[in-house]
Amino acid sequence: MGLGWTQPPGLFHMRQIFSPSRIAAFISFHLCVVCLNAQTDLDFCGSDLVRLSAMQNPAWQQEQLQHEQQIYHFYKNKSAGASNKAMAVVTLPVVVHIIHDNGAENIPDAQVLAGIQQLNEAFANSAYYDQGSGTNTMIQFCLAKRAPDGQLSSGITRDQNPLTQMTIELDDISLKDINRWPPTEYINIWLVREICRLNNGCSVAGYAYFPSSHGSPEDGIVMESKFLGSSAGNTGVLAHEMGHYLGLYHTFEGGCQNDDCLTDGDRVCDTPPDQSTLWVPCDQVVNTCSTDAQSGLPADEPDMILNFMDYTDFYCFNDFTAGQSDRMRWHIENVRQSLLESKLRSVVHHSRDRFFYRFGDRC
Ligand SMILES: [Ca+2]
Ligand SMILES: [Ca+2]
Ligand SMILES: [Ca+2]
Ligand SMILES: [Ca+2]
Ligand SMILES: [Zn+2]
Repeated sequence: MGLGWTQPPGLFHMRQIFSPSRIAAFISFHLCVVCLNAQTDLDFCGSDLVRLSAMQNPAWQQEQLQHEQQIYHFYKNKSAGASNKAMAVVTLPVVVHIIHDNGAENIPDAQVLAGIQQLNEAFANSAYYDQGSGTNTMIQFCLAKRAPDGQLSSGITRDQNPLTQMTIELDDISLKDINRWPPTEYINIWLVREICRLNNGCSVAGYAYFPSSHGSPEDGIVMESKFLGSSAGNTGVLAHEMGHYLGLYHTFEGGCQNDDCLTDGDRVCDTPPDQSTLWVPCDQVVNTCSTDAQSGLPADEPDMILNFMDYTDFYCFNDFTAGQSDRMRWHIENVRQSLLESKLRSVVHHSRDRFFYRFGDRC
C-alpha cells in the first residue's frame, strides 16, 4: 500500500503507522509528517464516525439493513434507462441554526442565502457545478418560511453559545438541544465555528446523520459556518453532507470489491469503485481499482474524483451521478417522506382553543 492510496479510513488508521522498534520509529517520523498533513486534509467529514456510532444501536442497525434490502429491490426492478427527466422536482425545507459566540462564525443572512442557492445549484448540476459531467438530481432545498409555531421566519436562527467550538463525541446532542426544529419536518443544519473530534484534531468541516436516524434528536447536519456560502467550492461541503443525509455513502466506501455493485462499495452502480481518500488535483486522472467491469460498468474507468461523495479539494466537487440521485430520491420517498407530506402543515393562526392549518406553505 503506497502512502497515498490508502484504504478508506479507519478514522484512526494513522495511529497504526507507529511501531515499537526504533527503526520503525524513525521511518514513522518521516511517514508521520506526510500523514499528519494528509490527515488534516483527509478527515474533513465526520459522518462515518457518527454512522458507525449510531450503528451501535441495534434498532438503527436493523433499520439500515432493512433500507438497504428495499433499495436493492428498488434498483433491481427499475426499468433500464429510466431517467430523472420524468421526475418532478422535490423541494425540502431547511432551517439553519447559527450557533455563535459573536465571532466571524456568526455569518450574515446573505451568506446563508448564497449557500442555499449554491446547494441548489450543486443538486441541479448548474452554474459553477455544470462542468460537463454529472446529473440534475431534481432535489432542491428552501429556507423554511414558517417556524414550527406557524410564525413567519427567515429560516435562520441565531443563538450565542460557547458550543460553537464543539467536539463531536461529547457535544453533539447538547449543541442540537440549543435550537432544534422538528427533524421530521425540517432539515436542521447547525453552523458552528469549529468541529473537533475527541483527541483527534479539528479538521472536520461537517458531518451528517444518515436516514436511519430520521426524526431522532441527533438528526441533521452540523458544519463549520465558514464553508457555507463563502464560495461555490466551499459549499460543496454542504452538498457532500446532504448526500449522506439523503443516504449516500462515500464513493470509496468498501474499497475495490465490486462483485455486485448494488451491495458492494457505495452500493451505487454508476460510481466506479475507489479505494483512495487522497486529495488530488481536479484534472488528474487516477485509477485505484480495476474491478469496475466486474459489475455495473462496461469497462475499467478512472476514479470519480469530482464526485461530491469522494474526498477531494472542495473546489473540485461538482458531480452527483444518476445512480446517486436515485438512491437519494428513494430515501426521500421512503424514509424521509415526512419532510414532504401534508407534512407541509403550518399553523397560520390560532384562536384560544383551536388551531387552523394550511398546507403547502412551509417553504
Ligand atoms: Ca459504486
Ligand atoms: Ca477517491
Ligand atoms: Ca477503475
Ligand atoms: Ca457537474
Ligand atoms: Zn462524508
